[in-house]
Amino acid sequence: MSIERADVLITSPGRNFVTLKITTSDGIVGWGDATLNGRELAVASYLGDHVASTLIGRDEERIEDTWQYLYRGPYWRRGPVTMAAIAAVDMALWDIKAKRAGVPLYQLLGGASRSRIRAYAHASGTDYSALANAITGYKELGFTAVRVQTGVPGLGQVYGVSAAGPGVRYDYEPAKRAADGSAATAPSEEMWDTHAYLAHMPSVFGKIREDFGSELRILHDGHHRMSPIEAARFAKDIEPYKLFWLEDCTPGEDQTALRLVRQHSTTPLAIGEVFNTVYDYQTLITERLIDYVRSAVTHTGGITAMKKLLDFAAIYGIKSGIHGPTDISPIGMAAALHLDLAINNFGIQEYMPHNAQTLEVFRTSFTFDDGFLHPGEQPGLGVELDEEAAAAFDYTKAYLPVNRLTDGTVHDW
Ligand code: GCO
Ligand code: MG
Repeated sequence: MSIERADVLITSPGRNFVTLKITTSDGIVGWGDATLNGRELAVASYLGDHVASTLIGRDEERIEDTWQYLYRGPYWRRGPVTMAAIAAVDMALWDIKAKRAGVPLYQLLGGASRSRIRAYAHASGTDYSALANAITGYKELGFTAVRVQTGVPGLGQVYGVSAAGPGVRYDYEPAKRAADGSAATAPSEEMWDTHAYLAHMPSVFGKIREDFGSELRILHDGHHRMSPIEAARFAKDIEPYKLFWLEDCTPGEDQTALRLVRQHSTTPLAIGEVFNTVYDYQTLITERLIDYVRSAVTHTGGITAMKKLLDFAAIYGIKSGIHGPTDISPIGMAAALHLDLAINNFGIQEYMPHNAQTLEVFRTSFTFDDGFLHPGEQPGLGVELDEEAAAAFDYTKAYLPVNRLTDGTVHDW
């Protein structure tokens, strides 16, 4: 058998997704997620204009060989566009292999290492009472872990805080279309003040511990906004509140910045949603500067590469915390869940459910029950894209925001 077709599909059921469909000569279809939020068409072109024709006629069973062919072959390597394209091919080939074997993908990854996957939700609020209300809502849904993001006095829209008001929100999406819903022509801009944030945030964790006790796993995302010394002091200041993790406290490209944070604090650290390969983690893992690997399967070269990365992390006692926002399509999410179930060093899974429109297009079989996820028992990844439903949602350009300090300086978003 061989690969007969490789088609790139772009659909926008509420938000933009790029999907690769690989069809074999005997009619098996495999799906891969290639979505790169705000830069979708670059990956679609990489796949459609440069990769698709090279796949035709290849033996679809040779996943490792195809991965190396796409990674080493073009000479230019790494980066989010390349690695999202490779990830999509890799996921689709694993989907096909598992469908041919008639088993859910996790069986080919070594079988289940656990019966369920602990998930964390995104709780946010413009002020503490809205945040507490959201946490309560997620606890009622069974969540034992929540990521908390809150407004900062004096600032407007702050990263991670749903503009839609208090309560359980499944619709937070920072990539914006134009105000009337048409294609955006430029990113919106947000304002940021690290000084105000650092002064405010520790008291929020204090209140959460007072109101919700020590049981709740509290996570927080710094979204790359602190300098190394700011992050070190912050991680130290919040030690009494015993966070499950502090995510992306410093800019992602500077691995050694985390040495400083580590020297000063025992707050567990997670990083990696903007990383693309194991090499972005080499120092972090071998020097044990992090506790959780945050890569998305979609942005890190797929299942083949993630399995190796997580096995490497395991040797150093580092666990998984796979990226799972709604800019990962349900296909990428399913890939994460099969890995989560199979590996020994699972930590936690981010879960931000997709909206009803997205789920009309992507038919999923993974389940959420009382705070825990499971990939389901359908052969393959367990997600099928309904092409007819997908065709109803045209691509509409949206941009992630740009961030500026209060004096106008462009800052990390
Ligand atoms: C997370 C992330 C996301 C990113 C988003 C950008 O921890 O889930 O920080 O919310 O901001 O993936 O497209
Ligand atoms: Mg994050």
